[in-house]
Amino acid sequence: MTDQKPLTQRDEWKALQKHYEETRNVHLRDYFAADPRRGEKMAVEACDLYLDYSKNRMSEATLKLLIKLAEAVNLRQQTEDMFTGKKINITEGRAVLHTALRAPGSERIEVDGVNVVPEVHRVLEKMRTFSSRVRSGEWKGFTGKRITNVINVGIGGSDLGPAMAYEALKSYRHKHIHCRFVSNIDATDFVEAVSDCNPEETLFVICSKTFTTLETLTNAHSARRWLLDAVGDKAAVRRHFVAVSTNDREVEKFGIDRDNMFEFWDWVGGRYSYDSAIGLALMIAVGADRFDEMLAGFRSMDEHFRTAPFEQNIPVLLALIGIWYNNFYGAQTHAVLPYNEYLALLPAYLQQLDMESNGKSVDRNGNRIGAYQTGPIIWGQPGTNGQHAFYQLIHQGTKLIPCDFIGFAQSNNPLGNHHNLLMSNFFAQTEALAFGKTREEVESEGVPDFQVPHRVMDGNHPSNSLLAVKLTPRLLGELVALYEHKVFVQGAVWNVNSFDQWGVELGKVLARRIVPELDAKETPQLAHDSSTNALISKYRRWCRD
Ligand code: G6Q
Repeated sequence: MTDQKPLTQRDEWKALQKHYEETRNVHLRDYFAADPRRGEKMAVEACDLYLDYSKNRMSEATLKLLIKLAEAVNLRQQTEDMFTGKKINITEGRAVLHTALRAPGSERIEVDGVNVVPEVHRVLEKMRTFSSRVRSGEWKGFTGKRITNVINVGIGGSDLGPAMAYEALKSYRHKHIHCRFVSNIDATDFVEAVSDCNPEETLFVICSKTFTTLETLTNAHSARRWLLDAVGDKAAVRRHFVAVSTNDREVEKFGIDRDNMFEFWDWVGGRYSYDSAIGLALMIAVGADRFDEMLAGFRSMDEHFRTAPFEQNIPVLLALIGIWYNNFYGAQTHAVLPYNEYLALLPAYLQQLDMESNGKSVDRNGNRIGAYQTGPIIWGQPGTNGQHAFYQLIHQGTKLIPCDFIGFAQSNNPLGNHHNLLMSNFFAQTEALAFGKTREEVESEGVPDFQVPHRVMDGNHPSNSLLAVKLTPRLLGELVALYEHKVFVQGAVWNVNSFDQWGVELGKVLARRIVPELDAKETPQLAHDSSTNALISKYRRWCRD
């Protein structure tokens, strides 16, 4: 329970509402014309990131009002509560301590009177030892062959994080070890992933916090069968399977050695977990040193978030700007547009992080939220591909879509003039979105009259620009921690529990109910609604054809 006053009844909220009415029609052109130094002033550099938030429909006065709102909900205290292990995941009675996963060994963070930091470091050490044995070839498959394929089997939080991070840091990977990620219960995912793998050279990392998730367990059993079909000896399982879980009993039941299990804890949410042992496949791929660099990046953003004044605090700024559009402008979605191919999976990763955390309509007191919006729809894909697909709607559609542009000064793969061309697109897009093209400008280009209205760009489309020197493990850690904390701040203001996911849990139960109806030899008595009954009957007929 929290004693937060209803958000929309707060003076700080009302002040923002009034300010919105007064400023909603100010164009970004006017903001920039009024202050020639706006682009430098509305920018922050911290950790290794430069955030330019000047191309947003707001002034310094707007920011002041937003910060007042953050202060009114006691953001600083809420942050401390998270960092110090208070049980802020109230519906599950759990602490929320992903920040402890990267805490230095000297720190003391207690859950129920027990310091969790030594445990974190013990598991990290175990991961380091194991991953270096796999990388060096000392850890061999059952028939004595080196491991060349590592297949992460997991779903949701046990898949999206490691998959995104592996993709992001691919240029640092061990050149003879390939990682793949199997998540979907659709057999195609597993079959395609192993299609060119030799079972004798393949290691499965089964990632499941609960070790009861239908998709993961089904894929894990298929993987075991696939291995045993090839090598024919159950003793092979312990050389080809390791597990990452909180559930040692189920892991043992599956046949994985306790020694080959890497623990994590119920105070780490799935979607906040890839810097725990859930990142084991990543550590095998990039090595323990790179993984440590990544953790240092997380840590540096944690420190920044915890200590920097709100007006210079990157996660707080991004969160408050998001609230400005979500709650006052009525923007429904938020696009994430990385100008880096290695970050191809970042939008999907952030989609889960944000939408599963803040996709809530009941507040922390158990009251239905009717008066304001909570989490936005997160989407996106890397530039420049998106430019040739959906940017049209951002430029000229009827919807307001705030965007985060993410780019780097140096390429991980310098080649000719590619990088300057890539980044010129980044800069040009943020400029065009903000300032558009006026009727006069279009007319002066001598275009036919009938085309003029179609070629006018209103502009005034907001964006944040995040710029860094290069995509490194450290930078990735900073970036992910930045978004973790952004989501936290928004949840804190909206007074929702960002750390449960009852909708996801429901999905896990519902599917299990229908399985016997699909498996049954005799036509089952169906008692769903008429649509579901008809779909199941049609499926049963067609799958037997
Ligand atoms: C994440 C969610 C969810 C979870 C998956 C997998 O925060 O809880 O995405 O990670 O459902 O769960 P297991 O790790 O327990 O298999």
